[in-house]
Amino acid sequence: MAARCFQNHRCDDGGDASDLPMMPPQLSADQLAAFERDGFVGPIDVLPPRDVERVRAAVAEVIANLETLRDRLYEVEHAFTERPGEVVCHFLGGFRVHPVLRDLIFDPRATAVCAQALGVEQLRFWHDQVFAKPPRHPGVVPWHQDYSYWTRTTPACHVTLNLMLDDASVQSGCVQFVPGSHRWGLLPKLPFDAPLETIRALLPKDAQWAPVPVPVRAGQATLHHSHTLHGSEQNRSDHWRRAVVLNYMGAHVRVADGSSPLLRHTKMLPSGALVEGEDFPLVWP
Ligand SMILES: O=C(O)CCC(=O)C(=O)O
Repeated sequence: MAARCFQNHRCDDGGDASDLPMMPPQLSADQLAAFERDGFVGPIDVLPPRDVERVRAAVAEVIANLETLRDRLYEVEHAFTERPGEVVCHFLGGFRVHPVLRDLIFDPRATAVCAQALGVEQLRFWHDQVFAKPPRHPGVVPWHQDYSYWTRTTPACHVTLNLMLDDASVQSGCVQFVPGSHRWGLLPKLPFDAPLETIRALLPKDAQWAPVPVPVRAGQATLHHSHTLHGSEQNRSDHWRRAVVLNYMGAHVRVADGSSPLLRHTKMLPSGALVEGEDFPLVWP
């Protein structure tokens, strides 16, 4: 089977608990068509309430101990560390420090739909992220394309599952997407603390800017293509808005730049090598 990668180009991928449903969820034909047409789809039901509670508690524990865990994570956003009252709490590598977050990356309720959206036989874990907005917090996530941060891996055959741990509304700063922007080519990488609209000055001339907010309930997710522009506004509500973000890729993705480890703590991999090893496990099937 050929994978659906950037701009739906085909690329060779080398071959074709608790309240767990018997079979992992599958995207319907309509959802798959929406993903291909718009570059995102959602809401998708992923976790029932008692599993959401477990992940939410794990995230709260990591945030409460961020100072001691900082060195074991891949990254804690520098701007958040400097200005936590202004910048969204964002870190990578939670799976390295909490068993519940580690189990989550292998959970077929998350991985099956990601493999399906990418059209790959085998799915590999790239990394995880947490975005946490406290109540009444001014932090935004500026419009960006995920792959602009991932160009040290190739081809662009990556997908993102944003699993919400709290109900996320327009008021609390749910994620917004720009339909069709996954076909606009790769735009520049922006700093995490850039103003929300910074990318607007850098869009192709004929770009149709019509963002769509996607409110979701806790335990639901949105799924987006690596080139889809997305971002989120501040949390104007009285409750938290936390998300665990799971980033996956086709098992055939390789290192484009092996000059240093792809992520802090990961083993050096030479340019051209598969992105593989214990840091990047196969997660599906
Ligand atoms: O949760 C957010 O506001 C932003 C999430 C994000 O950038 C992503 O899911 O890739």
